[in-house]
Amino acid sequence: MNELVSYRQLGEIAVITINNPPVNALSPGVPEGIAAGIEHATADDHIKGVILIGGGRTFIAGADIKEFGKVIAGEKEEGSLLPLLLLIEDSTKPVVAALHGSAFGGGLEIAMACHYRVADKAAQVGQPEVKLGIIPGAAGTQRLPRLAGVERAVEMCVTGAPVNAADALASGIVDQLIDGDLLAGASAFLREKIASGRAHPKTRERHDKLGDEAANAAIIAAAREKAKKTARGLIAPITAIDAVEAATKLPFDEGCQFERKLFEQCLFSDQAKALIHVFFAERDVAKIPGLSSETKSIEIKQAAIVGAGTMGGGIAMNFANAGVPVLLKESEQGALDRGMAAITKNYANTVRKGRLTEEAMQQRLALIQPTLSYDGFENADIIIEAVFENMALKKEIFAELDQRAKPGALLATNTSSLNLDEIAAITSRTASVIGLHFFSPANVMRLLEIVRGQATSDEAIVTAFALAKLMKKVGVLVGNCHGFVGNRMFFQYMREAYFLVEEGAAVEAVDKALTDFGMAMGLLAVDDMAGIDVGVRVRQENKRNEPPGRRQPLVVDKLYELGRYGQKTGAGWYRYDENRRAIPDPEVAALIERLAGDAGIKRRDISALEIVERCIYALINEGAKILEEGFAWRAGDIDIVYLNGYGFPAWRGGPMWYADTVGVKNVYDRVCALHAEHGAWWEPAPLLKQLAENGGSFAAWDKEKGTQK
Ligand code: 3H9
Repeated sequence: MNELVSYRQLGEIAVITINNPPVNALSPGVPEGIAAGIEHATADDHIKGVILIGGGRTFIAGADIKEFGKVIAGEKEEGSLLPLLLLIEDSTKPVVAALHGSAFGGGLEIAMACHYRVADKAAQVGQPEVKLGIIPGAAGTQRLPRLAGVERAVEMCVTGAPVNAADALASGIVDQLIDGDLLAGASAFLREKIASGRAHPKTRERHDKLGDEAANAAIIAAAREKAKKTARGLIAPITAIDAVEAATKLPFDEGCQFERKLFEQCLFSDQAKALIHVFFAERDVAKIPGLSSETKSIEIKQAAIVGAGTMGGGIAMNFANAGVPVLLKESEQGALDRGMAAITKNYANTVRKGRLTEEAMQQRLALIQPTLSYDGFENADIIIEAVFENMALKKEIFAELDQRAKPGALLATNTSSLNLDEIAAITSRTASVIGLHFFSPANVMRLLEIVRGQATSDEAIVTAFALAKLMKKVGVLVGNCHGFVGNRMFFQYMREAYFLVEEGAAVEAVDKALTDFGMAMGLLAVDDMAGIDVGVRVRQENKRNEPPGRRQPLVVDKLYELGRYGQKTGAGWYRYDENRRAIPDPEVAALIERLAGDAGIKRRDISALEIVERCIYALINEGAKILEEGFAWRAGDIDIVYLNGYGFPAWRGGPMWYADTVGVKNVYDRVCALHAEHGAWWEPAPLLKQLAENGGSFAAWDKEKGTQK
């Protein structure tokens, strides 16, 4: 048909195959090729039925997301798939979609317009559009409830979660599972349908699963209620419910028009632009310019960890979850026992919640071998040091590891603040030393900062990325600066929260402004959770790197002095009840007022807008410095750090994308005003200035950077 879609005959059956690697997205040419195939088959009297199948590793993973970018930019019109779907459904010859890999988005929409669907046992189906800030745009919200019922359709369109083949069969989305060769199975299925002589079903004409008015009203109302809580701030999930509701109330054609209108509204929203950016940024992080594609990663068959504390234990769980045996070393029995007990408790909780079987828990525990010695470390392909932040101790450990580790083993430190090069220098193999900065809880948080030292080899970096993938994390390569990317920005962000309360904002007002903005938690609640004692120690360390004479926060040090360390002591910025619920504390409000008064700080009303601007622009300004200094490769990488490690809302795209949304010039002007008002902390990043003056954006900067090297 064309180079993306091929056509061949298997006796009386026409086979239309999509060949658009890697995921058979519906790029220009693919819908046209399928349509030509259907027309060809219809015109050929010898053909009795058609199979639509994907070449390579998957059926069709959906619309080509790259094309959306062009539509949003006004470079092209969004073509509708609806005519193709009607052509398939109205075909006089039965069409079977043979699914393997992923039938997602437009892929599932095409499959649902076919008369039948068969699936490989490992296939998945889904309408993941909401993850891109849009809703299905080719009758997915209209055909899915007709096949799977309203409740299932709502759930799939609102969460975007994939459904496995067995579930798809049970809910009526597919008609048969195929064991063995998919094409052969699909042919046998189709021959049977042809031989039966019965009419072939058109999904759009089905009503048996659409339910009755009262039941649907209850399902839709419950879904709206749930989405308000689970999809806080997001437009698409609520819109998807509206579209499925239309399927229950309007004739098919009108439902499709209604869906299309909502789809287009979503596509042009800031949320869709941000989420599409996130989709590509998440995949771009692993593309490191300058690294040869020939570089191979070390195969990780055995791991070892030094330190069985919270971080070490969490990291050990990551290895065990990935099926990799791991040695977990402590220096004394009590600490080792406590570490193993914490791991066991963690797994037991997952079993209790029904997310892991007892058997799987035992298998994973068996992969973690507690030890008090370095015996066996010589077999490890990777060793991760996860002891507390003390340079002398880390050096001692790395000197030992240098003696014991086999040649080529990766030696990693989980430091969040110490100088990687100084640690590496104690060894005779600086090229094998790398930073792997996990985020707490390490078995849960998706972010992994991969810290490149001066001598870190390409092989070590490639292995670290492979490790991130193995652990189902997103690895981001960062440079060796104080706090790396995430925490270096976080210091600035937190500082503004501290200053804002001293200048007049209530503790809970700061947090509310940030959660209303979309952050997963307010900053002061985060401080209480992480531990005010921890924050104070980090800040004391930071002070050594700061130019002297800068304003320092007052209240947080006082909280520390008073032993108000946060959640763990039952009081910090908030008081905590027995369920760890945060309660605003008048004592803290009085303390802030007194200390601010003593220091001569003029208190005033502070708006939610000012809170958001000061906290978020502090992130952006520091992010711009990091970028310019080369400690992060792309603005998109910084966004991925903040989305996966710091609870930044994905629908805002990350701090740097958000700066583009607001307009870099607007951010810069505000930063300049804050600089004039508050002094040196707000010194504008030169890159921010440059982009503002040239009408640039971080996205454009990334594109330019991407073409270098
Ligand atoms: C839609 O269909 C709307 C409809 O209602 C129609 C309306 C008219 N487009 O993820 P991977 C690229 S909306 C373009 O690493 P995996 C990806 O960027 C769409 N490119 O592989 C990467 O490129 P690179 C609904 C795409 O095996 C490469 O393929 N569908 C698309 O880990 C490999 O991707 C979705 O949202 C695409 N649709 O996972 C599905 N998909 O190598 C989105 C992937 O240059 N895709 N690429 O970095 C996925 O969920 C996963 O890619 C998938 C494979 C599970 C399929």
